[in-house]
Amino acid sequence: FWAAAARRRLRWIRTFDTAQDCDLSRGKIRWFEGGRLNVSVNCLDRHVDTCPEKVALIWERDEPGSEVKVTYRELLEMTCRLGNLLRRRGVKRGDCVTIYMPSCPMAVASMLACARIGAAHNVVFAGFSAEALSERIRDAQSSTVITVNQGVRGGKVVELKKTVDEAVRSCSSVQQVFVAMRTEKPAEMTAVDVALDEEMLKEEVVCEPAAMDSEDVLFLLYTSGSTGKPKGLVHTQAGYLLYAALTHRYVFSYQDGDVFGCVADIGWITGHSYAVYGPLANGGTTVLFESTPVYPNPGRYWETVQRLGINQFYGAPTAIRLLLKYGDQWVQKYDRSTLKTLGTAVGEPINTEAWEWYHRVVGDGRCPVVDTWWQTETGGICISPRPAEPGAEIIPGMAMRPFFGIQPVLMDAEGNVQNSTEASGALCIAQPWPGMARTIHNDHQRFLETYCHPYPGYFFTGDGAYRSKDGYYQITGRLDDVINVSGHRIGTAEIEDVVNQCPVVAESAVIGYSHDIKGQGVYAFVVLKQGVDAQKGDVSQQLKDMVSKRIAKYAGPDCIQLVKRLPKTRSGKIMRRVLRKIVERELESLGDLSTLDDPTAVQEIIQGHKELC
Ligand code: 6R9
Repeated sequence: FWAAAARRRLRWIRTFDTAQDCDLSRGKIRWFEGGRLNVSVNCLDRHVDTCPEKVALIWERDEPGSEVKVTYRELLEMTCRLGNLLRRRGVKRGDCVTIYMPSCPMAVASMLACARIGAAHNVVFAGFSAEALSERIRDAQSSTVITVNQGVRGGKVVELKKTVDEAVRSCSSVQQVFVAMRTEKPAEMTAVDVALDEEMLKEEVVCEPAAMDSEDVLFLLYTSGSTGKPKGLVHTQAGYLLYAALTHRYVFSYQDGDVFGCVADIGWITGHSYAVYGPLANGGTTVLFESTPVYPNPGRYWETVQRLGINQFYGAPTAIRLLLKYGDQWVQKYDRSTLKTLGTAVGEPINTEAWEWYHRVVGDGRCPVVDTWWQTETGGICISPRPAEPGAEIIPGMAMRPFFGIQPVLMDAEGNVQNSTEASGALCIAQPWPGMARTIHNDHQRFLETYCHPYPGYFFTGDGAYRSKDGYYQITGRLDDVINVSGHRIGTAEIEDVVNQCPVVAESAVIGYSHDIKGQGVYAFVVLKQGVDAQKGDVSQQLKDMVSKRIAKYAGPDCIQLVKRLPKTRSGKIMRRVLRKIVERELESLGDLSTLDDPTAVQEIIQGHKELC
């Protein structure tokens, strides 16, 4: 199946010898070996051959009504100029270029220019702090960074170049920073900075594509795990592209001529697969959304749908929940008759109320809603309805059915595959698929330990799931300490790490809790050092600022509860399970507390929580 799809849907420089050579238990995943191709040729040149003037990108800028359209011919030219510039400036095949930019055509051209010359890209979400950025640049060992002078989001200017300046101070690997102009304001240029727009104009519009092996690295993308530093997941060329293209076409019923509107930022996997690679591989027209759902008002998405004639809209549950609260009138003001399919996922489950509203109000009850389950690790959608298929049923709040070639299994606590149709358990995938991540950059051992060893022979997703008697899947949430705040994935350990570095903090425990709009909010239990007066200075504000500065704004705790001590086992492990129950007000199911070192700690925390909330 995959060999036939790869032959039909990709343009090869040299055709592959074997479809796959995989052994999940050893974390060996290889697809289409012997094959050579160039991803940028697949996303650009082959469409330029047939329809050069077709619009590839619609850049929906922050300022409503100022969209910019870029044709396939223009995007190929930009990509080639940029590819030539990178090459001339010493970027070589196998290097990794860090991209710190908002969603815009120059960012897409940067990704594709890397692909053109055989460099890997590492896009870092432009909401990350200087410290988070520098950690990712260092881990990826990038010598080149591409950024913009300033970003613009929700009517506000964001000083992205300044953040890069701060970040690269602690990155000895960085030799050059290309700066594109998003606003008029000239950036203060340092010795390593290069004016991107100007330099690009000096380059040729033809750039020889590198012939890449199927399993060469296409990109790294950092994501959070339950412990340790964020990990740079590695995706490769052919398998990733094929999987993104096929899922884009079949899950959303994308047809030639449709305008595809994925509003996720390119800094996340959703932006990579469904704003860039999937739609471009299919020769589609894709929207790059730079703004927010509420700027200049809560009608922004639907005004954009009307103005651009969007046919498939793919958004996050957190935004849908937020817009639902503003009322139907913001939706009904605009003509949404072009919409055919509505998608959700982007990191979290959608509750039934939001699903129904999306379906009934946004889609006027006529557009199927696809709740898509997947991860940075999976490269593309793995479980989702495919409404175009005859008899396909959709149940609100369920991710429904596996995609072609995906074999989900549910494991019980002992690690046995659950054979009955109706079951719950840890969600694993039994067979490799072309879009899956191949390893963690510089840490294959961690890849094995996280994904391959928990259930030998299976890929472990970290999520729990329920399978109904009809065989449909529903995702029940993470089984580890990863949480999802407004669709942004973060490990609670990363937040604890920052909180614990505050001079007045002795220790802390951070958990996620249900939040009406964000899906999950961040709740921090903090023990101050002895003798510190909590009243002196605002510890809570200080901690929030620290987390925003060190990680990103969205990771800042929504609630901080100062406690005398944390509930721990006798061996000193913090019992986060108990803390979660307290915050979710499930006091009757606190579970077995007999292993606790000091059970009175729990009573104090319950009391403190009542007073706080
Ligand atoms: C694509 C993306 C992945 C985590 C994943 C899971 C959660 C994703 C979901 C869902 C319920 C869905 N998740 N899709 N939960 N229903 N349809 O967002 O990747 O940022 O890596 O997050 O998001 O917990 O493990 P990523």
